[in-house]
Amino acid sequence: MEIMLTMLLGVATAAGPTVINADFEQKDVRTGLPTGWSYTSLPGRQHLVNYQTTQVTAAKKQGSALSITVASDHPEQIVAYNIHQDLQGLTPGKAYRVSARVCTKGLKTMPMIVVQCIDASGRKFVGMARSPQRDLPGDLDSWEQIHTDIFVPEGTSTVRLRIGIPAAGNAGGTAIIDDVDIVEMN
Ligand SMILES: [Ca+2]
Repeated sequence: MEIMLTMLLGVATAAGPTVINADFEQKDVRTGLPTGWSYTSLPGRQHLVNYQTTQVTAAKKQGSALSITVASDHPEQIVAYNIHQDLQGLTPGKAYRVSARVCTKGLKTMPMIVVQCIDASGRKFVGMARSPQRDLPGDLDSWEQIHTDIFVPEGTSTVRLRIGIPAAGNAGGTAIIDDVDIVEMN
């Protein structure tokens, strides 16, 4: 019975919008990093950012989260470090809310969610949304949810989700991210 229920839920989930490894529990055996995500860094200067999995307690249960740490000697340079993946199961003409839970240590600005809608050429952005920019007066020791709403326009071929932090002002700081979610809005 339990197996059947799991299978049914699996089918229901696959039909809607999905984020692969949204809870960061699946890890690559070689790198130790969560699977299903890509990790940005400056070419040849990967040492300026560190992506790691970290053990956390979220929603009263133990699990893995993803941390992004900007090097303490990071030069003043405009670069946003982010994890990203292309979302499946979204329908043009519909709107979605994308959210994640975050904690911060030593950051001056709130981590951000960015959603980009890209056309079939792969070069033109036809839609974009991001969670509000916000200065942080101190560390976020407990989980806070950030979110953004994206309307997916007709002509969208790829919906790319990015979650991360700008380097500017955040040298030496860490963002911890867990429980990414996407729901269709009515
Ligand atoms: Ca998790």
